[in-house]
Amino acid sequence: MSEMVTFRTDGAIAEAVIDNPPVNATSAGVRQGLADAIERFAGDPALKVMIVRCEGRTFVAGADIKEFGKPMVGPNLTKVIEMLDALEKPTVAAVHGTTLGGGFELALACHYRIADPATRFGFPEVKLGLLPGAGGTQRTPRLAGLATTIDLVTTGKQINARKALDSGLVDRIAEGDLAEAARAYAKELAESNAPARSAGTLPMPEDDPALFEESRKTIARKMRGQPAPLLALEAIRLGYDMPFAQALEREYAMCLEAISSPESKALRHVFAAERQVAKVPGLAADIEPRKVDKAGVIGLGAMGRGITMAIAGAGIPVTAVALDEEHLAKAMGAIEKMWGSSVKKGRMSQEQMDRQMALITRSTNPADLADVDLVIEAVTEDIDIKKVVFAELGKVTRPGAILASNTSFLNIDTLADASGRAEDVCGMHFFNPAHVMRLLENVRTARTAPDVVATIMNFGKRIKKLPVLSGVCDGFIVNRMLSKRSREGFFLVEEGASPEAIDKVVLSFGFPMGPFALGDLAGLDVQAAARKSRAATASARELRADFVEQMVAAGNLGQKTGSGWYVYDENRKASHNPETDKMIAAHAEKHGLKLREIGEEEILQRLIYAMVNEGAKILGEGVAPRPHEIDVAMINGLGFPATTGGPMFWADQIGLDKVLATIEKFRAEQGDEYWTPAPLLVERAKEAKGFYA
Ligand code: 3H9
Repeated sequence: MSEMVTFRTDGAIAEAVIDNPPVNATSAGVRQGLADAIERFAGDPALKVMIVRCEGRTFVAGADIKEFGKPMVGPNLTKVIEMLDALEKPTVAAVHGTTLGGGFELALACHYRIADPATRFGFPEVKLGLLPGAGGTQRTPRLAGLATTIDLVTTGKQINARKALDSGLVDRIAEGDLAEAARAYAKELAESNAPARSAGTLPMPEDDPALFEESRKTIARKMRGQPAPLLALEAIRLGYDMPFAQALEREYAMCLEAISSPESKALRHVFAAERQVAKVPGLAADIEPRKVDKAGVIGLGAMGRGITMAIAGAGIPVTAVALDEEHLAKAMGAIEKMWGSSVKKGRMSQEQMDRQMALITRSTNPADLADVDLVIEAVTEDIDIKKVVFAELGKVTRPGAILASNTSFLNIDTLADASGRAEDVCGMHFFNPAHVMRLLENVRTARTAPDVVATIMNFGKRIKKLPVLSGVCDGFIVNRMLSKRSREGFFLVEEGASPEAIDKVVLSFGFPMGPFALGDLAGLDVQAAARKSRAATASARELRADFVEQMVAAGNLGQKTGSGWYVYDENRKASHNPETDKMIAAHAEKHGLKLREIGEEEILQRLIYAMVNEGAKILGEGVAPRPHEIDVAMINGLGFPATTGGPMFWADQIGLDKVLATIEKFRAEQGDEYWTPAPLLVERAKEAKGFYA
């Protein structure tokens, strides 16, 4: 018997207990151990019912992702599941934690299911560019009907134990200890001579072509550029076209095909990278984070409010300090309105909202931050104002309290100097809206204490963010790379590409939005202010491409005024803006620019390679410790399509020699100033390596 599965018996009841930390994935040892257990159970006439359950924090959370793409060792999961399903004596899955993917499929192949009340069920395969490959698309509809199956299989959404019970996916919810309850259930089944009960013998629910059609449309709209959800939907249909056993074979073949797709490879890379960034290189594993029992936020504009909501939303008390009573009332009113709307939509209970509101201590006096363990500063993005705030924070907070700035591009070292407590100072850069966006760029200066780094990484996770560590530089990872795309976008417009053509290319690549539509959404005034703050270091060509300033001067600030690069109707639906054409033509005439046709490939390469090259600089300078940080930050902060794996992974797939050759071509056409290749890119391309290798 494999060490990962223990086989025990007690009278007529057998138990196969899986123990494969951390998440009981069906690694080779688990599959072999289960196969052995099934044979022993089948071969012993004294045994009447077998329980399959797991030690540790969860039932099987899926197939072992780390084994994908490697040669199969021992029986594959579908084979083990087939053996379970075919048993002539009943089996009971006793599930808890996150019963996901292959784990959910394993449970569905057992004949009866009992769940701990806190269990979550789901098929996250689509998030890895896959579809369930061990019967999920065939057993689920037979047990739970089409609508639930389509929702589970195509979105990766999870359901709770109650919903699983109501939909027929589990038979019972355990009261008290799960293992005890499972044993009692198994005894009941044994005593009543309950039959083996394969979901495969049930009929498919009545076909509903309209529902399939509707789902195809929803997938095309909401999961643009992702092949897996559509494949998963088509796999459900197999149940109507062929017998159960054949449908299982076909489903598995589709899953294997998906595993070898570039999208799945990229999404699996993202899964691993998102976990890798939590482990900061060079930080001793035993370093103790400082305790954070109470936090503070100073500055309650849109960002400060979002940060306050994220902290209180995670159950952590937070003192929220505004400039004066008027700002405080406005901020608290806005927070109440946002949470109130979640309550109205049924996404949050009134009790939860009340609890969260009660965690916020309101103040207009920075001295009230004397008892907090961590302060996040989110005042106006002005270095002089922030310096004053940091000097005050250095005095009013207790020694050892962490002082973090939410600045997007100001120098945190300057703030560290102002505080007089440089080792306690760091950046915590949230993305707008801060209570929603997952990415958190944590910034360490050369003087930030290691335990401060450990604390902000840990705190980020506690407030349900995805913290990524960056060093100090202008714009950190995301905004620094984005600024290169924006610059190239303006240059492309000056050269003759229309904002709509550029947006279309970016959208087809897989971004949720093109750069010009994004500018209109964020507000052209905001973009103009950012350009102004960087004017001192901008080139003459960058300053000349002053489209944003022209629109702002004409009172067109984007969506909020109904006009920007696009015009907007009352429902904020965008359409072509003839004024934009006029502005571009007049601009060309004024500066004697010749407009030319620019192909989609050039548009894409200019925009994305500009970011890749900057990413290589960020990596080469050590601002990002690894390429993982860059990919994770760009996917979660800017919407860089996850199916590409992020800019650095994507460039590796193309081949850095090819990327470099194109950058050299742009350099010859556009000049050294914008296209000098990053030294790291040149070095890796020469060595025929990638950023990751
Ligand atoms: C599948 O099942 C295909 C089948 O349909 C068909 C087959 C034929 N494998 O996330 P965490 C590791 S596809 C290997 O930080 P949490 C993870 O890398 C699979 N390792 O914890 C990390 O290790 P490390 C469908 C896995 O508590 C550690 O566990 N299943 C796997 O925040 C802790 O992870 C999924 O897609 C795995 N399947 O969340 C489930 N899962 O520390 C994916 C996790 O060395 N997993 N690890 O970096 C999850 O969603 C979350 O990990 C989970 C726990 C909710 C389970």
